[in-house]
Amino acid sequence: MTLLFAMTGCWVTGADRELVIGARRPVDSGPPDASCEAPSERIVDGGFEAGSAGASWSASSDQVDSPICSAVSCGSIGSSGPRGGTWWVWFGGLNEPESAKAVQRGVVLDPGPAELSFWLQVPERSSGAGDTLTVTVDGLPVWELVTTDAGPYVDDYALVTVDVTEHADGGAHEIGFFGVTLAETTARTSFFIDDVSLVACP
Ligand SMILES: [Ca+2]
Repeated sequence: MTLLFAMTGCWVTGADRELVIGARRPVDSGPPDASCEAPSERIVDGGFEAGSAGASWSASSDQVDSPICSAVSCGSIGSSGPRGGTWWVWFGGLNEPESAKAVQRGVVLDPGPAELSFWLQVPERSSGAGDTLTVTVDGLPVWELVTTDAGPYVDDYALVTVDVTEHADGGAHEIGFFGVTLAETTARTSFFIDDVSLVACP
């Protein structure tokens, strides 16, 4: 079997996102909220469609060549594969313990509201709690999932949103996805990630 991981540069469409954009507030309504007039995407190749050789993501695994997968390079789990396009990120799904990551550096976040989002599926999971998916900004965890809490992501991809406004200081940041999966040959865990987006609202 193989492991698949894909990264695409697609931007999540407006229909997929929950961030409120474009709405204007009354002039006397106090400080600005999460609305903004000029939201912009800060992730390049959020859909991983540049494939495992793409330059926007730094992806690696201690078990396979790359966690950025296509069905051709890695296979699939039943009908589960990329959420969009051809490529996606696949952590786990191996008969050996794996530690893998997909990181994008140089993500500039202008001061203002900023929201990270991605689509996640956990099409198979072990019964143990030792398998984890951790999302980081500059190495600091901002979101984490253990397989025992993966119920909402089992049947299909589901959207995850994370407010990263506190990191929006005008500097360049590193957005990371890290998967750690143990070896359980009878019930492996797989984390599928696709359509990563980080919209900043300067
Ligand atoms: Ca994709």
